[in-house]
Amino acid sequence: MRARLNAAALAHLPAGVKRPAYDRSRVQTGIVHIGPGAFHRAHQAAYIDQILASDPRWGIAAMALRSRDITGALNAQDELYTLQTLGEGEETRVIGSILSAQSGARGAEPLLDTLTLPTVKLVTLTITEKGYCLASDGALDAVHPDIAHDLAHPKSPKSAIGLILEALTRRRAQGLPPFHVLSCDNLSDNGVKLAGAVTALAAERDRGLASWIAGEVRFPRTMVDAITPATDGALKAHIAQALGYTDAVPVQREVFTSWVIEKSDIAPFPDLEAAGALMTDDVAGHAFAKLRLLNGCHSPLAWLGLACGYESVNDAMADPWLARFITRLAEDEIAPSIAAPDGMDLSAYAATIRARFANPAIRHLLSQIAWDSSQKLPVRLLSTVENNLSAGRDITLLTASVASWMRFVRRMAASGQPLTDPMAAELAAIGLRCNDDPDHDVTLFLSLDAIFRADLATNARFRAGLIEGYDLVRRLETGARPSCPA
Ligand code: CS2
Repeated sequence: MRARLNAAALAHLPAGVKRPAYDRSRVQTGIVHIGPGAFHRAHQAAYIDQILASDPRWGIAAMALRSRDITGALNAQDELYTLQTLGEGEETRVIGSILSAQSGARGAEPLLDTLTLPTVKLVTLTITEKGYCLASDGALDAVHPDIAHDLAHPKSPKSAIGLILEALTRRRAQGLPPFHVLSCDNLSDNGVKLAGAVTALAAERDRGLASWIAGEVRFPRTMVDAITPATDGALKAHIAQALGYTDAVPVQREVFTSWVIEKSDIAPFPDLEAAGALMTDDVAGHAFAKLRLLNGCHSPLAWLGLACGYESVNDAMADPWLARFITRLAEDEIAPSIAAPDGMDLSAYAATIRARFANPAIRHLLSQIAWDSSQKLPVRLLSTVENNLSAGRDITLLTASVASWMRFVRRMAASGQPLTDPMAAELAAIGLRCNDDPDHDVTLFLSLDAIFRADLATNARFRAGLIEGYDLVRRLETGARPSCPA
């Protein structure tokens, strides 16, 4: 039985395994990260790991709002873990930038103690779309159960929004400067939406607090990008073999990675450009293009690939029908809705995304991408549908994509498989009421006003496209390959 990875193991790792190039005992906590899942550990924490040798102010205190799984596993490894990059130029690297890992499972006080440390200057988040507790219009959902709780119990918050607000409230009361906040999630205008949510909750408590936050706290927008398959047994076995130690929470991602951050007056701020990040005034353009061209194709590929019986992204991309659908969706219906940032060649960018999807070194499960689809659908596809409807552009493949999600829900319900989705119960109920008649089933799904705003749900072109698409996907499920509607 191999020993567990920990600080003492660093000196004994095989020469080919990279390790922290700095003395961790000299690093101070400068960043609190909320949501230490695989994407954070594969992306932001890896960028920070590259700058700590030159600037030890930016160590990370990781915190999970409720789960103990990841934080407990990190605690047992002195918060060390392994990042395996996959593909040309791959490497095995032990990451040391996370200095502590706390769970809020027993309450928020320990988290708030960390968030009010004077050395903490930044809070970053990867809490997935659902973690922002937003309504379909992008504003804070005041009736969300966690928000309702935090309004009633502001000193013991359950949501990330409430935790950030209570921490800022305490820092203000203690005369400490605020921290600044970076959303690192796939939301368009993520920083703007996060700022709106925090200040909206603050205004319910104290308008002076809301004004202070609006004036003193920065919420730069960011774009994050790195395809990060979930950790599986094969990775754990590979890492154990490579290190000679077991790592309970290794992560894997493609070699490609990108972090685009909106320039601001935040000082001090980590020199992330030294680690390859891009600081720009036009992060919104980059984020918008990525959300629509990468994520806006990823989700349809997942739902259509699963309909065709595939398990992984690269297998689905090897299917000529699916590859053509995704190519035409990007080129003909999504790219025309995007103003290219910084002179970006959108067609070339879309082609690199498809090459990344096809990467044979990455086994990215379609079922993982299908998680939380009810939260992804509006930001990844419905906003593009609305833009194209307003502009009189084609929505054939966009509506077929949305219909493929409906068929995914129907199949999961009919086969009794649980959905990983905040709306799982509602969706399962609708899936069971479906009878596979396109008109009947589309009507059921369009009744979900948490997903489809009224003006879209009643749009005749949108509805007609959904009905056609629903029938198309049903034929794909039988193994047929009807002519691609593009
Ligand atoms: C994926 C994203 O799981 C998903 O929803 O579409 O995690 C995607 O891999 C990343 O945004 C790529 O940067």
